[in-house]
Amino acid sequence: MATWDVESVATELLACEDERRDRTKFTDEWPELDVATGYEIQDLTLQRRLDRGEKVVGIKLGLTSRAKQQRMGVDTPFVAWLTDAMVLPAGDPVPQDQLIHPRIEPELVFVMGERLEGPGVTAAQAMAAVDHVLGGAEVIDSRYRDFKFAAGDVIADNASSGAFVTGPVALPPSELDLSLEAVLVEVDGQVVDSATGAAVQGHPGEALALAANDLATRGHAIEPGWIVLTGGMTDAYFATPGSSISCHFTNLGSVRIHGG
Ligand code: 0L1
Ligand code: MG
Repeated sequence: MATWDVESVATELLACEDERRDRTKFTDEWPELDVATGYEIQDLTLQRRLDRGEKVVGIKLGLTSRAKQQRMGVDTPFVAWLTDAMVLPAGDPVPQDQLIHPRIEPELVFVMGERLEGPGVTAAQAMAAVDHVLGGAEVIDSRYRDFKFAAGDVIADNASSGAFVTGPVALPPSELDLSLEAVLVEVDGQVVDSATGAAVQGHPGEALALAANDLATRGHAIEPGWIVLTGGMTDAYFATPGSSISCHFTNLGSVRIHGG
């Protein structure tokens, strides 16, 4: 049985990403890989991304909705990093040549106006730091076979990061009731799912506060200008070549992604 540690798991995860290779979850071989160790690995993979020239553009939350928690069998929300290499320009197809088994999920997205630093941040304080809200879609990709993982595995894997797209309409948070902002997800023209922002921790501002408080325990704040993906509102849908996935928001426009 392989013996893993923070360094070797970080190296293996980045190799899987580069080689488009999936693998079984590490917790099968290293049951001590818990949430805290997962974050150590995540921060080390971030350092390696920065060393190769990527820049942090924000953060993403994972498993903030019951729909996602039930689907993935993990009930811990978590935070991970977004870099400029993960930005997918609107209209571009899913970069199938860089991903293993991409899936798409709708997200409510914040762009920060002010620095937000925990601990003790409330949802109201978090929302006061937001400059504007966008609709968006995340293209998740897991380095684990069949997206099967425990909390420590997926946190180490930067919360299944792949790429993300932001939508065409930017509104100040005061102009929206984010709990009631709805999304319809269509795959090849058929509605497959729907949710409102209340699916995300009751209100996406709660997810933002959670992120600020969680990052504070790791010595980080959320910086002005950062993008925050607040977590998939619904289940995620496979983006196969030739498919078309659309996320239609009530007030925030539509994001359509071609499967490539
Ligand atoms: O693979 C996954 O579904 C874990 C990442 C969760 C992303 C999200 O909930 O937005
Ligand atoms: Mg997501």
